[in-house]
Amino acid sequence: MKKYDEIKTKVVIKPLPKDSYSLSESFNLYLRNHLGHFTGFVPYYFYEAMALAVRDRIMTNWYDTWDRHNKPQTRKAYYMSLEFLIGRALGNHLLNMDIEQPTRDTLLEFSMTLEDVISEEPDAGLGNGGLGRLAACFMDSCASLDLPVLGYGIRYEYGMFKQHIENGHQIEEPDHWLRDGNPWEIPRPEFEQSIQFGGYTEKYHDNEGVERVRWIDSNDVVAIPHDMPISGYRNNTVNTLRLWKATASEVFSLDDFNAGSYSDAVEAKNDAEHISMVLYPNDASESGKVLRLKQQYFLASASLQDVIRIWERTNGYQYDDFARYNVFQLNDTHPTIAVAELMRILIDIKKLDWKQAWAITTQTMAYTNHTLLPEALESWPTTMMKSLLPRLMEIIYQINENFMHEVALKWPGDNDRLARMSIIEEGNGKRVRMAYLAIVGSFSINGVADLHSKLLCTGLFKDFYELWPEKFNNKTNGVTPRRWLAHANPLLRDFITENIGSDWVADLSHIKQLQQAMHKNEAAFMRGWTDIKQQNKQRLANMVKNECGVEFNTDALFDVQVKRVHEYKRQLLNILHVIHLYVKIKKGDTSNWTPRCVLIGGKAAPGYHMAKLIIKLVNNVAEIVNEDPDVGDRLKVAFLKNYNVSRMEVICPGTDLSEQISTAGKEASGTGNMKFMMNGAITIGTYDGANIEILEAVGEDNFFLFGLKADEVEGMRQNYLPQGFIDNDSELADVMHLLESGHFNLFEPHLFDDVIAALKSPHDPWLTLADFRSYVDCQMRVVDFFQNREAWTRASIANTSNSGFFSTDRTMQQYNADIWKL
Ligand code: 26Q
Repeated sequence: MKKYDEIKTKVVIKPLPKDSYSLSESFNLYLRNHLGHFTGFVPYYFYEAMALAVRDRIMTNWYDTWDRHNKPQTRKAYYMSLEFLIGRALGNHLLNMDIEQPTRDTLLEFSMTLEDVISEEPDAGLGNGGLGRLAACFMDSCASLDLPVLGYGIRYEYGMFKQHIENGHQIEEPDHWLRDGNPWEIPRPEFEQSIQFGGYTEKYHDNEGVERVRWIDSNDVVAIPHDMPISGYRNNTVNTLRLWKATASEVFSLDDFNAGSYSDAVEAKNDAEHISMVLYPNDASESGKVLRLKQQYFLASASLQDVIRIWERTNGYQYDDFARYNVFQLNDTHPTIAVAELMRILIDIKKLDWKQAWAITTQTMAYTNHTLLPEALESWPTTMMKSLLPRLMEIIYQINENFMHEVALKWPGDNDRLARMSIIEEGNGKRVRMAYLAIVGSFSINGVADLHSKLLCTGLFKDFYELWPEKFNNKTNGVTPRRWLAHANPLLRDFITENIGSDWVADLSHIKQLQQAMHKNEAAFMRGWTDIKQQNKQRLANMVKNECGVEFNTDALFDVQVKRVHEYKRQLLNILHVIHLYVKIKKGDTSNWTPRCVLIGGKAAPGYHMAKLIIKLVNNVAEIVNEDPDVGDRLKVAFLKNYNVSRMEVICPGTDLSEQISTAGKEASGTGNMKFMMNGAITIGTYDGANIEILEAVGEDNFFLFGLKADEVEGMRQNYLPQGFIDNDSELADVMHLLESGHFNLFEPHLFDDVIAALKSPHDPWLTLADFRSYVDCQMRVVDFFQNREAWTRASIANTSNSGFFSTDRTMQQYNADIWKL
């Protein structure tokens, strides 16, 4: 059989035209001939047919990009991540390929709007939150910058759970996003890879008499790549996101079948497929489950074998310049087992010696850290690692032995330091510290915002920074302006483009020009800006009404906190402020009142008791406040269920006030803060993560800063007395009193005892009550400012026009300049 590119065919495949006639023709063909729907009216099929028609217009560019990026002597980067929180793809491709209008025209023939069809697409929710969404924004920017970057991830059958609310409690429901198929993915079973688990290792001598190790008697699982196209913004580049699906090596093992154990064979298939079945929904603490380790190794091994397959196809079987042309970016420690796996492949399979293999590994691996919470640092029991991945455990021991030697040379006799830095944590039950393996195996270690990167060097990774200061660097996060401004906020997109042209979409540094543009005709500009904000607030209010049944009046201040629910993010502080406002209203202290609509949304990890209780508290407070006739329109509170990428696309354009109120020193960066800023919301925030850089970009007149700084937080821990704050602040005392009185849980006695105890504990790690006064005072400055609509609008414009730095295009250019060098 011939390869496709060897075939001489009469047929010439030309790129398909993008006009409305051609698009409509493709769409109709798909609807009728492919899907077989010429009667009936099922909106999902319209989405599917449109997605396929659009995909046809991506394919030529996809092939061309692949060829171009796979030429010999093209240096490539691989973004390895257990999560890619992509959301919907159709609208994004339409924007990138500039075929939104033809698509609208086509759908008009069926009396359908584009918005109807777009909303039929299920979110690809293959991530928890910030880290996963960041990976998706990075992919978008790499394609838009034409950087040869391939994403590697897992094709989870079930993504992030769907969140329902029953009686105020979070209920998780599986997210079977692939139920109706996925028109964007192309399975490529021809590039399957085999992944070993279990078994044992033995030494042997090869033909040349060299002692080697082989890993035998393992249970193998097959990894099948499914490719998703990542289109660049109007540049004909289409990059690839390659997601691995797990299957059994033989669907029906003949031995088992003949022995009559048909069910054993099916069981093996089931076990294998479990690996890519579901995304772990923890976002800030390790799960410790074997299946999670299997997922991590599955991704690392399949991806590395794939890179090596492609390498050998273009470069033959030499590895001398492998490190010149390949670089792996590890998205947190999750794929870090790749460090040991690359060593295994190079030594055991490719027969390189340790020294060569280690040189290649440490020149190709780069690690990004996303957290400062010690409880979130991954470590695996050596017993688990040994039984699941026996060869990798041996390699990790060897890496550690060599590393300990290096440390001992630099600091002779410093045994404490050796123990602190060891990749193997000693104690009852030894464990592998994955972050240390990542640091030792990488040439670059970066944090995700200035403060975070500094704190890594002075705190969590201090010893390593003293050893290798040159490895450490910062790469402040960003978000893609295509999805988060041009797509999510079409009204503002068109307004901006009318004023400064459209260059900003591909290069957000141009957004700065808004300031000058405004001065040309200030009155009209400001009117245009407020009109758009009002319309976006109405769109958000409609969503809130539909989803929560709560009426938001668009004249009120829209005050929004959406993110994963975690104690360090302090949704509790937000709720305390809401209760404070409620107390004020009940006391009649409402002169000069500014109406406020508070929206809170986010998922709690299913096993995180306190986070789930916080959700329940938000819902209970919302119910009391919204139903109290004394409150009326002065205050509305809603908990928006199932916060996800698509919902954020409606939320951030309709927000006035962006809540970024984590305990200082705890939020590595935050990226929601950037989406809000880009869409002209003003931030109320602590001096934490990327908030600091947002504050520097907009200036303190356009940012509401409050709370303790990171060093002050650490200073206060020693003698933190929350009761003191209550005793010295009658407004805080009123809030605590109302909460403790059971006013929000009249028929659910003691329900919130744990929340109250946490707030009042001298060991509260998040020091919530310490920031209460500063937060409430700051919120008063917010409403004063909001009453002066002109001043508010100026600040809103200042936020958008100073958001240029927070594009992932900039972030990717920095990764490329400092780390990847593509
Ligand atoms: C670990 C072990 C087992 C199971 C799950 C996990 C796990 C999964 C996801 C641990 C952490 C995460 C996600 C972390 C995350 O999203 N961190 C956020 O990353 C953003 C992008 O850099 C930052 O902006 C946020 O500040 C940071 O919290």
